[in-house]
Amino acid sequence: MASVLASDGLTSDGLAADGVYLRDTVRTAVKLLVVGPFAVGKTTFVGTLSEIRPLRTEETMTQAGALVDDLAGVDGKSTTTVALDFGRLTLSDELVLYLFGAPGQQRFTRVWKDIAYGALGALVLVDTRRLEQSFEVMGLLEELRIPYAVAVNTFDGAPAFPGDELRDALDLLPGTPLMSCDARDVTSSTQALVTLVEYLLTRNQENA
Ligand SMILES: Nc1nc2c(ncn2[C@@H]2O[C@H](COP(=O)(O)OP(=O)(O)OP(=O)(O)O)[C@@H](O)[C@H]2O)c(=O)[nH]1
Ligand SMILES: [Mg+2]
Repeated sequence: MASVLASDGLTSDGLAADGVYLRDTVRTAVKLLVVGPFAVGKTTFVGTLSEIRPLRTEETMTQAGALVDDLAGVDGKSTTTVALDFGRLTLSDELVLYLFGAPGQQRFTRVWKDIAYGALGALVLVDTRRLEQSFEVMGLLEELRIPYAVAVNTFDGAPAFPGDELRDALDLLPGTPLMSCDARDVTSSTQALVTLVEYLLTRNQENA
């Protein structure tokens, strides 16, 4: 249903109109992935940054998934993404980012590859309590030749490692950006995406 613009500048959906429509000045649209293992904060991250109401495909986790979903280290989570998260962030007058969050669970790998199609780059979210669970997703990105940056999503009680130790543990290439963010916080999450975009631009210039 089309939104109706009301006198208070909000649409009938309650969204600010200038946040809904793409600015006329936008010249470049970039597809980026937000990926990582189960429950690392992908849906939260896309929701924090999206200027449009994010598309979510959350479903309640049931006993049927208990044998395949590794819930170790994950408390109080009752839903999971079964298809994708989608959001939009206008980074400058000319540049808009379309954010695609891919499901975190291994049984969705096929969906994951479809979502990744055409992506210019990816932000890999990691949880320092379960670093080893990040390898699969980084392997998939390398297989698909999608460049990525890594952001530690800081959970309460998660160990904080020095950057060089984390790089070693994650086996990152020297040029791969590594930072931390809180997926619930706009400033640090925006900074993580800006770092990814700068990295992608630098790579493009070097390969030109
Ligand atoms: N403390 C803390 N909690 C967070 C942070 N980011 C997300 N959470 C919480 O972690 C839980 C999982 O977050 P989701 O955003 O659903 O994770 P996801 O990666 O989309 O999960 P799947 O789609 O199921 O793989 C939620 O309860 C969030 O509120 C963070 O930065 N810090
Ligand atoms: Mg999710």
